Amino acid sequence: MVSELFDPALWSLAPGAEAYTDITAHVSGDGRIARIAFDRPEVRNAFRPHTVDELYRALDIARQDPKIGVVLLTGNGPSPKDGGWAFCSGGDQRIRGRDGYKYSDDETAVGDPARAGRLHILEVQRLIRFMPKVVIAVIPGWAAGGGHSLHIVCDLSIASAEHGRFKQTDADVGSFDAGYGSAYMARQVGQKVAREVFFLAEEYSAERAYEMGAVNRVVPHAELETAAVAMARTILGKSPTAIRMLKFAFNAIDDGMVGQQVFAGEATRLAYGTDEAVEGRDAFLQKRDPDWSPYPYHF
Ligand code: S0N
Repeated sequence: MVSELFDPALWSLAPGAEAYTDITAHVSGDGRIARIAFDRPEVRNAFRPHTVDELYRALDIARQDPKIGVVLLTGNGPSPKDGGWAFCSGGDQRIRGRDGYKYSDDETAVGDPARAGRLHILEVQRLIRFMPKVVIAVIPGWAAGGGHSLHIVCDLSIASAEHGRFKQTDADVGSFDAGYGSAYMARQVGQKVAREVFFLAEEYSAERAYEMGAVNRVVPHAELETAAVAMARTILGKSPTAIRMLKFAFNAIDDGMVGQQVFAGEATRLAYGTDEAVEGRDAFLQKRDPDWSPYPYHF
């Protein structure tokens, strides 16, 4: 069983997913939705370096698949140990070293020095942030620490009414997300509330997360994935270009020059589709002056 909330009739294995040990990855029957899930329920879906490697790979495959328009990021459950549910509880505290998360997943090993100290969950955050598709955090239980940050970075969040729980433990364990996890959360919910979440590190419910504006919808636990798929289907009914331009427009104000670069790349891509840009290319290749006369200055 993948997860108690997983409907096997809806999904088939994503390319390469047989090899994953720490996550599961599926695509919907029509190939348009990806479901990627943490699969370490016995540790509240904490991620070790290997988990992050797999997550990055699965997300990047979804990013490159031209049919996929929406990605659901979730956590499988419940825990076989105690029945607890989690989206993700952040970095696996058992293997955290002085230089960050050791590349090796064996807490006694030194790890590969070339990769030690990489907090490569940040690379996953950037992949979610910059992929031209909507990523929905589907939260069946705890979103804590780096798991809380991941939900913040996702475009939309939907949570289980009964089991959705939130807590930003970074300051409890001396491991802090001073990037999107905190600063972008403040953009979402306001400075006072975000500071409270981080400075007090108190548990809060899905309903409270909704009130704050950090979660879009709270639904009965048994309906969580059905509701997430319905949300994905609504988005898939929209113009793909409109959705990607809107995502990057929402991002741009917080992403500085990188935000401008991403948005500008999309503008260039769209411009390449015009006769005007084709004329510029053809004039160069044909060693002649371009004829811009059919393309007026708009006002
Ligand atoms: C999630 C919590 C609140 C759940 O409490 P609950 O339900 O009482 O369950 P527990 O009994 O505590 O846990 C069940 C079993 O799971 C193990 N476990 C839980 N979380 C982890 C974890 N993160 N690592 C390792 N094991 C974990 C428990 O030990 C228990 O195991 P057994 O049954 O064997 O006793 C609660 O569990 C909790 O508070 N968990 C820890 C949350 C936490 O502090 N996470 C780490 C925070 N830091 C990070 O995530 C790293 C930050 C990071 O990656 C980063 C760095 C720089 C920039 C960005 C980021 C970023 O955030 O992305």
